[in-house]
Amino acid sequence: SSPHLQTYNERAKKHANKAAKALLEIMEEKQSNLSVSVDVTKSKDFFDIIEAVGPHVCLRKTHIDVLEDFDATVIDRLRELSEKHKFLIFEDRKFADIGSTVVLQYSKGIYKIADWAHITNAHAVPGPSIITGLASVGIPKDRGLILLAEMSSKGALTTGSYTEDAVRMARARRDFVIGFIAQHRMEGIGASDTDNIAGEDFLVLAPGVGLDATGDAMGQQYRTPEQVVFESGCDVIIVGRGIYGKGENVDAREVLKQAQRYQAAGWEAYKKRVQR
Ligand code: 6AU
Repeated sequence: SSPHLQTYNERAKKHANKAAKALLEIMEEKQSNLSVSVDVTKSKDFFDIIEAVGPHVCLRKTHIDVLEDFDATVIDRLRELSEKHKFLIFEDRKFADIGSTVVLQYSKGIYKIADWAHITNAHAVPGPSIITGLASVGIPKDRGLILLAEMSSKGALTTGSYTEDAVRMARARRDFVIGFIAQHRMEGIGASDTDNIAGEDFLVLAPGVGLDATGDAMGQQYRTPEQVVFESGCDVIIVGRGIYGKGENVDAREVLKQAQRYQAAGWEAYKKRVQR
């Protein structure tokens, strides 16, 4: 049956990529398909949020370059919390350059993303060479890559043949590309009769999830966990401002309350999906 009708545990057993396998196992164990997106600029707020949501998320997503007081201790602490609370780390870097450049951006510079992020993401726009470049760094470290197949913002160009081509690129590198940022399931999309798509299982991580708002003032569009997980078959809900609001002077109790609310909504939608 289609992967989205199988349990996360059943799918974990079939995934060869270690990051994908670990994520699916954590989701089942913690009963959480919630990824919190911690897009804040001060490390105090950053860690206050992570401490509060840690037990309730399977994955924690960063834009590490928006932290104003970043230093190497941030990574050490992030790693400790990832082990303590059992969540994976996703750096939302959205690589978009030629192979040789993304090798440097992924492994060098201040952030050395490949050293600590189990999962990162990339745009398909440069073509397959971006995967070749990132895989040369990521595969030896058991990392996983997510391609952006569909964006959540109004007027996004990631539609139609672009999305199909992104899926074809992923299909050619299933050892490293574990899934997509998208709003729907992607198995079989753009496949020809000769493509072997049996057993294809791409994780679908859906951003643009909110229970209280339908969008923001800058083109973000929100759908509910029920729409994203139950109706569209996505696997992970990515929630940022829905959990921590403005992200300044964070109120840990309120953050915890919202994280539990999104965790429950996401898990309920998943249970409903695999039971039918
Ligand atoms: O819940 P929000 O709107 O506060 O945050 C959504 C997060 C942001 C975006 O950079 C990211 O999700 N995102 C992505 C990702 C994850 O790649 C793609 C996309 O199409 N839309 C989107 O919002 O950190």
